[in-house]
Amino acid sequence: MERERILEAAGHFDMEGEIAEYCPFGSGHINDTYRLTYRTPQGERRSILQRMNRQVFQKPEELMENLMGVTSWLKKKIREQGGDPQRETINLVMGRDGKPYWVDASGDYWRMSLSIEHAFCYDQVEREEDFYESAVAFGNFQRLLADYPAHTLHETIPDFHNTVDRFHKLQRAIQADPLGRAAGVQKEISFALEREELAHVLCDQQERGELPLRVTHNDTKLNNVMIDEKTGRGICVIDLDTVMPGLAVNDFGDSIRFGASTAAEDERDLSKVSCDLRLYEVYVKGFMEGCGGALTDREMEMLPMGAILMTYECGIRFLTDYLEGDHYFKISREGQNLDRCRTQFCLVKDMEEKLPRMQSIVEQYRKTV
Ligand code: GN1
Ligand code: MG
Repeated sequence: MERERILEAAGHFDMEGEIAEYCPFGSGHINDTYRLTYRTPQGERRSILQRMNRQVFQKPEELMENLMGVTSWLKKKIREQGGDPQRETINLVMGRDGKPYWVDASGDYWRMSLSIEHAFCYDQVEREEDFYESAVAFGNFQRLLADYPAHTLHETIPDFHNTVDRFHKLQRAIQADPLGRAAGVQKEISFALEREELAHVLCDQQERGELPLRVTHNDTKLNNVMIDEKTGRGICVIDLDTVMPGLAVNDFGDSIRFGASTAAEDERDLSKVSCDLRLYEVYVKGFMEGCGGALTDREMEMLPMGAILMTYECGIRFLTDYLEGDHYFKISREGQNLDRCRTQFCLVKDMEEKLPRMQSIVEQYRKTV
């Protein structure tokens, strides 16, 4: 059934050759992703086919408009700087009807892009250099989009990193408690509720205009950067679904949340979970270099807070989804969203203790940019 749907969808995109093989691809929590191999007279070609999550992305046409706008902008910039636009950004494959997506009979939206060969994504940092490379790539991404006409971007998920709103959604989920799960997670609930003030820190500064709105990626996990197999360079930032106006400190923070953790996002043994300050430092250096001196003083000062807040917010999101019955983040086992929430809160606690050291690391590097 799924096989037929995949092959049918693939047939609507303008790729040459016969499909020889397909397999599930990547480790995203939202869309369904497949890698397809085509046989052509010139050899094998591969593409990435995705079924977009229609519950999460309710205006897929607007999302694709963002994606087209941002990738063509990036291609132009990359070309101007002597880079390779075929490898350094996403290249969408158009549908045979000229649209960048295809809608199947059930109303699901599909899209396709060329596969970037000889490059990898990591779910966990294996070598410090890779984390540094991801930092430069995300910093660069921000720099390349600095003068993008941000007002033309659609807000693909309203209030995506509005931590105060995420906090209220959690409160509502606790109140509704549709599955009676709240009683079993009182510890996690208290942890979240005790930190209501934290939820306000960046949102309030943004409202007061103390932090500039920029075009940001908003999902800067390590596995959203492709690392070139040969050169080891972070070549391409992927997963552009949440590119929207946002805060640079959140982009920084989400990378730390995921990449500087000593354990997987869903690790059950919390004694393995902490924020590795060495990795944090490596990322600070790379991100500042990548941004090319574009960050304001306040932004630099708030970087460590961004790390705490993105982790706290993500923990809140996992907890909310657990309480509501796991309908947002994909799970492969019972309780996985609760496990994810626990690692996030464990990291928050650890980072709260390490905050002074995190701040002094930023101080040390801001002198060099
Ligand atoms: C989701 O799709 P993926 O796995 O890259 C989520 C992010 C979360 C992340 C947690 C659109 O990202 O916001 O931080 O999971 N994306 C969306 O791992 O909600
Ligand atoms: Mg992803």
